[in-house]
Amino acid sequence: MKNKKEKSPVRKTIALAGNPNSGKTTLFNLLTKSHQHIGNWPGVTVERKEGRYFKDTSLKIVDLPGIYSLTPLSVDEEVAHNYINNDRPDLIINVVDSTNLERNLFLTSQLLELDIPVVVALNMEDEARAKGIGIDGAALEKVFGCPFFSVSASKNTGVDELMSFCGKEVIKKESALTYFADVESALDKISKAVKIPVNKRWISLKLLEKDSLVTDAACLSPSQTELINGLNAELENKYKNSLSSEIAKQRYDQLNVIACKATKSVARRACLKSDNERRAADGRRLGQKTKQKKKVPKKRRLVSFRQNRQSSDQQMARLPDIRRRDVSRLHDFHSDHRRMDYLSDKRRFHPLVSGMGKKRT
Ligand SMILES: Nc1nc2c(ncn2[C@@H]2O[C@H](COP(=O)(O)OP(=O)(O)O)[C@@H](O)[C@H]2O)c(=O)[nH]1
Ligand SMILES: [Mg+2]
Repeated sequence: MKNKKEKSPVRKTIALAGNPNSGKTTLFNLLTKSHQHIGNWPGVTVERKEGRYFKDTSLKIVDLPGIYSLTPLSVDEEVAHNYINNDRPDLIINVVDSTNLERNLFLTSQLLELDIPVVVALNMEDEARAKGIGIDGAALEKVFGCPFFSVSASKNTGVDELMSFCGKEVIKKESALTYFADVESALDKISKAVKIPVNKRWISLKLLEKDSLVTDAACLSPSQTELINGLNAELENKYKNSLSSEIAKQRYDQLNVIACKATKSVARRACLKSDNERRAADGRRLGQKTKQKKKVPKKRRLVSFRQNRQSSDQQMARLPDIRRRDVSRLHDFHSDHRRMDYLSDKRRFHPLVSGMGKKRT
């Protein structure tokens, strides 16, 4: 028998979205405790978890499968992505692993391009602190225009503040990431030429990239197709790169700077692994002499920089594992057969643009 709390009407639906292992389920369990309903998403064997959070008001919480980006490449990603776009929750809590800020912010920047309000939970704050990483949430709020809360789902810190904010009305603000001026001007032209009911910025981006899932579903007229093809060709020619890779690159370049600026090393000593490293750091702090790096004259420095320049394969090999995976996933998506499998599947209509128009016959 349902108790009084469970019968109270749901004020709003909140989806927990984020990279795998960012702590969504831990937060979900903390918020919903025994008020959970667990089943499967329709048609797939991916677990669907819904629950209720009660404080001053009753909120429905949906724990989504982990996603790295809004371009679905797996069943898990497709489920999360379809839910966000078809069921359109009232609010998204983007759960971010604070110890991997830059990688996690890739998805954040895409979520902000949708029309749904986003609140970011900088989770694993305890682990970040133990590793000597401090994140300046206020700086991130300024850049992204959405609220950031430092929380630890497993230690239950900061969660009450997060939820009392989410219980109130959260207003969607503009996304802050902007691309190069020519890309922005192309987006502007597309959004004026094509009638896009929801997620205007995101869909314009996908149309400009000639993402076939979105383009097919958008049922463009010949003149709209011509405009988009022209803009795409012009920019690809200029950047000597596929536009989807170029836009991802511009996104990553900005996120790299944003993440660096917002992250400060709180206690660098805590990060130093070996005794020798710690001893050297302590020595420097006490003013002891440590081995000085030999100064290289400016001219020679330039030469050695050139000599040290690496091929793109070498650069890829130097990226941290996870970043390498993100980059290669992006390249794979636009080149290999997985995309064809996806397209030949039954799901031809891209959920992001469902309702944009009827297929021409
Ligand atoms: N230290 C720490 N660990 C956490 C926190 N939140 C989650 N975890 C751990 O991170 C791992 C992944 O969490 P989970 O909730 O399954 O992530 P999900 O894949 O996003 O649902 C688990 O081992 C959790 O115990 C946190 O705030 N601090
Ligand atoms: Mg989970």
